[in-house]
Amino acid sequence: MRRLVILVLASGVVIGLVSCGGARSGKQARPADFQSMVQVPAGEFVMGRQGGAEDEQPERRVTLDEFYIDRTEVTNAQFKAYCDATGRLYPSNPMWDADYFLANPTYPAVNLTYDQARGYCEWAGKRLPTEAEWEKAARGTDGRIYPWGNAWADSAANLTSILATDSYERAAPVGSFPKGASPWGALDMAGNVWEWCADWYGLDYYAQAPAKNPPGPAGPTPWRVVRGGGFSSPKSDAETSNRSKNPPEQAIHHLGCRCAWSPR
Ligand SMILES: [Ca+2]
Ligand SMILES: [Ca+2]
Repeated sequence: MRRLVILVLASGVVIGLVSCGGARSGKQARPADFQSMVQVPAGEFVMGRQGGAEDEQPERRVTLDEFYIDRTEVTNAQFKAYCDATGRLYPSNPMWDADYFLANPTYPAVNLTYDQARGYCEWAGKRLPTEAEWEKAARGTDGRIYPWGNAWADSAANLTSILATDSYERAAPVGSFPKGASPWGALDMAGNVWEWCADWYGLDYYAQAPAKNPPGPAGPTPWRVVRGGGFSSPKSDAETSNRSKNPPEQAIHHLGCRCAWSPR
């Protein structure tokens, strides 16, 4: 992606325009909203969970290159900018609010198919995270159960109202639960809306996956990976190792996305 960047001094004086992007080797051009991303340093982390669901096993050590991930889920305002710039249709409103998309700019964009989520990220100079990147962004390196630690904490995530530990029956503005931040500062990795990952879903993929930068199964399979649970989820969906899946063409009112980016 090639674009013009305005150079501005600390004094606020514009000193010029440069064209950047386009090069695909070496250092990559930073996305325009780089400041809204958090860094996940290169190295090993614990992925999966011994004693967890069948598809979370075996627990293993996985090494990833450095990457950045959006601090929050993609908002309605961000997704609207993409639609307006490209002529794409706005996503459907969820059944509970006919004005959801336009009247709630700080809420997460929902009812996105996989291609819509990927299209947004690519337009923004980014990409969907791999499943491994998503899990490392959510749990850090120590294999913790929730983004904030191993013990359940009230008011740390927007999950089902049956839990009565948060004040939202449905979606909340992104970043409403700072107590639930992951070790890198990513918010709502547990709850609010489920998030598309780049990978095809494979139930037994962990048993065969490479230990470095696993890209997901070659596919196609009937599903893409979704992660993190949503506002109608129980606690178990919000565990950092929990895996789920969705047909790529199916848009759901509790499924959105966030984007990742690699510096090289
Ligand atoms: Ca809730
Ligand atoms: Ca989420």
